[in-house]
Amino acid sequence: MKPLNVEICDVTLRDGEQTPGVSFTCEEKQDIAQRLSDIGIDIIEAGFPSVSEYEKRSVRSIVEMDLPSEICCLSRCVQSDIDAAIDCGVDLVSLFFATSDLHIRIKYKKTREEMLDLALGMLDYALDHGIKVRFSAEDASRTDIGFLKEMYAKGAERGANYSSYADTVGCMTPISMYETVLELNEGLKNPLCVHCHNDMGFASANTFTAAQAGAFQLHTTVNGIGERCGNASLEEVLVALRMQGGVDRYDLSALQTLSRTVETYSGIKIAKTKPVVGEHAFCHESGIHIAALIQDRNTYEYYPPEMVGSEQKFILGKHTGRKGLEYILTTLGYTPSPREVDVILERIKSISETKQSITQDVLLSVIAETRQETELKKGSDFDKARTG
Ligand code: HCA
Repeated sequence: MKPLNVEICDVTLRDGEQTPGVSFTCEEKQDIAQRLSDIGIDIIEAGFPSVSEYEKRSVRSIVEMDLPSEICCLSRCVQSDIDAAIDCGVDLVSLFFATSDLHIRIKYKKTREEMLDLALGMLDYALDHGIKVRFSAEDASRTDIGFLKEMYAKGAERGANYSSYADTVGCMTPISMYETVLELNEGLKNPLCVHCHNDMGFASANTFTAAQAGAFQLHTTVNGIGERCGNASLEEVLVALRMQGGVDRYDLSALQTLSRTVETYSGIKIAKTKPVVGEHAFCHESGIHIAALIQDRNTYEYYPPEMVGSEQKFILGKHTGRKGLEYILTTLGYTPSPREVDVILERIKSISETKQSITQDVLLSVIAETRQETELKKGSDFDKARTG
């Protein structure tokens, strides 16, 4: 498979921090930046310097870490924002401005032409100060595509390093994203970036589909945190790139620890069923599944847990089968007879049907109970113990 030609700009430290209630300390930002860089993330969006002096210091401190990743920050089309970015010493500034008629009317009270003139003027200002610029259309997905193309073309002509497409309200689907990226890329003179929100649950899918259609820079956040329903998840996009996009240059084995770190610092709990990093991502309970997994892990694991720094777990419950239980008992050091397996299995099923989870402690007490009965009825058939 020819690898997709992409780079990742992770925006956890900026859009991720726009998650309601989330605020990272400078040290937390540095720790996350170091971990992102260790994974091989190409660009780290470190913050929005004009928000506060503390934010500005945090962005500057990440620049001073001198990581192999490029450092980016956000800026409105306002000269003082660009000055703050320059002051922080970032490599790249994301110069954003809303392009949909709705946003232009409600937020700026200007015409399209006035807005475009303002954006191009600020683009020139930033470029004249020797900083790379991502010319970023906010609410691009609800913008007249002709106007968007004109804007990107004018930006590229003036020297913008990237054109960026934000699905700010998450209204795109994989098919509309694919078609839009094909259209925008036609004749575009600089690389296209995509920034997807998750309001319909498509952020990661839209991001990956955009890459398949030719988008170059993909925006992500760790655990998919971000405004409202969040952004495309770094871990989901990286796994899709590895498994379906032929991209193998990122070190995915650090994803679990990165995810837990961001969970702790942000206070945003990850759902158990979250792909790649959720507690259940590699847990199996069904007896049918476990019996097959014991023979060949590919049966029910699309990619190995070790690839993303995780491990396989078998969980006991009402769907447990004999083979799975036997396997778990053996790994715990027991050599159960077939009848002992039956008794333990029956007990586990009836416990789990009362909605109690079968933790390791519960299992050990069931085993102990079963063995005690065996010993009590020493010399007798285990079947008798079972039927009592
Ligand atoms: C916002 C801006 C943005 C896009 C930023 C960018 C969005 O916070 O509204 O393209 O670099 O979602 O539109 O994050």
